[in-house]
Amino acid sequence: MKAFATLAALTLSALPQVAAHYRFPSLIVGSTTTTAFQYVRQSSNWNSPITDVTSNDLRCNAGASSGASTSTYTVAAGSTVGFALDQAIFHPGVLNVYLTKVTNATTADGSTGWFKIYQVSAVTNGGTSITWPTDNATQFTFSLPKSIPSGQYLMRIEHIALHSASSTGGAQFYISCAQLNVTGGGSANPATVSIPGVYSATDPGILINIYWPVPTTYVQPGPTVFTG
Ligand SMILES: *[C@@H]1O[C@H](CO)[C@@H](O)[C@H](O)[C@H]1NC(C)=O
Ligand SMILES: *[C@@H]1O[C@H](CO)[C@@H](O)[C@H](O)[C@H]1NC(C)=O
Ligand SMILES: *[C@@H]1O[C@H](CO)[C@@H](O)[C@H](O)[C@H]1NC(C)=O
Ligand SMILES: [Cu+2]
Repeated sequence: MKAFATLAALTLSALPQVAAHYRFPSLIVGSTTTTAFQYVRQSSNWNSPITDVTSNDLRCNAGASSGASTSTYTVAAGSTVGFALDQAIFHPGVLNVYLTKVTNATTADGSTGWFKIYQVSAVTNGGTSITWPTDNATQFTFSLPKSIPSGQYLMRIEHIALHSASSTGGAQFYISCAQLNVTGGGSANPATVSIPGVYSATDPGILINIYWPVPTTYVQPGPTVFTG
């Protein structure tokens, strides 16, 4: 028992170093970066990545299927919003941001339809090189579409790390969801996808050896960006 307790203590104290992956804990609105996990749902896994694209954890991360202790930020459609990281991105990969309209952002489980509002892909050069504009990033900002209907939303960010993506299930999804209450919106009705469902483990941008041969092109996972 004592040996176990000591081992457990050692393991726990080692965790922050061993498992300190980058996360997206803070919502950005305009020029304000909000407190970590105030408007972003906290996960239960220290943001170990999700690797199963068929899991419901692909929606908002493990342990984040509701947001009882998370606040909802009221923001006008068309505003600049974003997410700040707790540490710079250190895996090569790509980024997507999705919205889903919900009746209550606190209780929403992400089973409603999602549309993409922002992405950062890879840059290829006909097989000479592939580079990753998300390298070393500490935050991302973009616009909430002006035309989306007013109401509550989950805003989901994912970084898909591709350093181990040459075998099935090797891509790593780092995910957070923020809770928004959008005002002053319009009447757009963007086409949506389901999460899970939007990705297959064998999508060309998910099952890929990024090192050799150097990919000639990169196919960004998911639908096109809704820009309305
Ligand atoms: C959302 O659900 C929470 C938890 O059930 C409740 O306290 C809150 O009043 C609801 N908010 C709205 C706007 O319906
Ligand atoms: C990211 O940081 C590393 C380590 O400082 C550096 O080697 C690399 O060139 C940087 N990449 C970009 C795209 O800035
Ligand atoms: C959303 O914003 C509207 C308009 O300001 C407000 O009446 C409503 O209480 C807000 N809802 C939440 C959940 O913050
Ligand atoms: Cu890692």
